[in-house]
Amino acid sequence: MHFAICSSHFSYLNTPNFPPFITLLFNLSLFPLFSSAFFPPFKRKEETMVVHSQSAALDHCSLIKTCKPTTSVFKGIPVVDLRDPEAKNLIVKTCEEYGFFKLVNHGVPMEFFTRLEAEALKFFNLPQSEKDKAGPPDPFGYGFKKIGSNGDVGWVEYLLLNTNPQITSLKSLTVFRETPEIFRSSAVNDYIQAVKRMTFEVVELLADGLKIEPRDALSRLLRDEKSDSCFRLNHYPPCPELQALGGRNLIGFGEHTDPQIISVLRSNNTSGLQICLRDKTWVSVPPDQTSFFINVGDALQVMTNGRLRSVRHRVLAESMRSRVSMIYFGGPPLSEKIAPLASLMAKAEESLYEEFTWWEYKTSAYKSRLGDYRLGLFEKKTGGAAGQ
Ligand SMILES: O=C(O)CCC(=O)C(=O)O
Repeated sequence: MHFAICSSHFSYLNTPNFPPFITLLFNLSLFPLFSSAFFPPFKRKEETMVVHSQSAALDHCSLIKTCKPTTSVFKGIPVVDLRDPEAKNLIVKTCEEYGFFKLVNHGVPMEFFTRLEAEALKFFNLPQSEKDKAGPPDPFGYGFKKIGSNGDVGWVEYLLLNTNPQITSLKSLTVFRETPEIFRSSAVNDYIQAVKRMTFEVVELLADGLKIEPRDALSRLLRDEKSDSCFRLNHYPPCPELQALGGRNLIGFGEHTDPQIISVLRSNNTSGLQICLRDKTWVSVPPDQTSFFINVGDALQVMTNGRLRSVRHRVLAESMRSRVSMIYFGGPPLSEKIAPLASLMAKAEESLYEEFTWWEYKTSAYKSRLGDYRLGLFEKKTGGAAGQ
């Protein structure tokens, strides 16, 4: 497959000292773990049609799944204003109902987003051979079409980064010694730091709304210096060949839930994101580059004993416009036990899940396909667990 590639090169390479971002950037490969970056499917019949080169034009998308066209736009998208005195209750309500909401008035300057988007596009517009030097993802690094190592593919290229600058991957350093400086460190750092601060506030409000005590029971996991959080930049190039699919949609990023506690997504103004409602219908989320979209992750579902539900979502490719998205996945430290929070449990309420650590969950998820219902393996057999 070959994505449309522009010829921009980095002019600011060859810096003798690695900028901090480079260290931040591929540092990651010491942990054979991942994020929602990890992967793969649920045998959803409606999505099992695979593009087998119906025409030469479609060779680019061969083996990528398609799905039936979905025309419904999510009109009632829940919106939370972070400065609204009622925000804590709204967050709880929408996370119970959808596991998803749009966040406005969040205080993160637009400039952070536009700078990072520009840096990301500089990278994604490099020749393929240059980008490949930053891959294959292990799971961190540059990935192209392949999502994870279990056979999932999508119309996407991405950079998966660890957010912990303490962890340095030799491979990453090597990669970047041989290639131009790709990002200005400040663009990534400023964005991640600002998004993290905002996320801490969101989960503390959520804790207030749920009457979780102490109120930092969730945020401390994300603030922890060993927090296993990561950051992903996705690029979905336009796919003009889509017309040849006879009205079907091409999958950019296959359906999945995010395994972490919470994910915070921002994209440019190109559509593509869809979420699955409780009645199993897929709805398109209108893009809004000024806002964040927040997803409940699997770990938060467990910590609330199924009261909040992780949201199944996916991205469809667009024929004319490229989509750029950036997602912060807030996860706990690897050794953290993931179990319902005591202050949330009613008297005699039992956990719906077996006890496990974040490491165990990731290890298990790593072996799964993107769309698998990964929590299924950890549900107690008796007790009518939350299920999907
Ligand atoms: O690119 C998007 O908008 C969402 C991607 C996503 O779900 C992911 O990277 O886990």
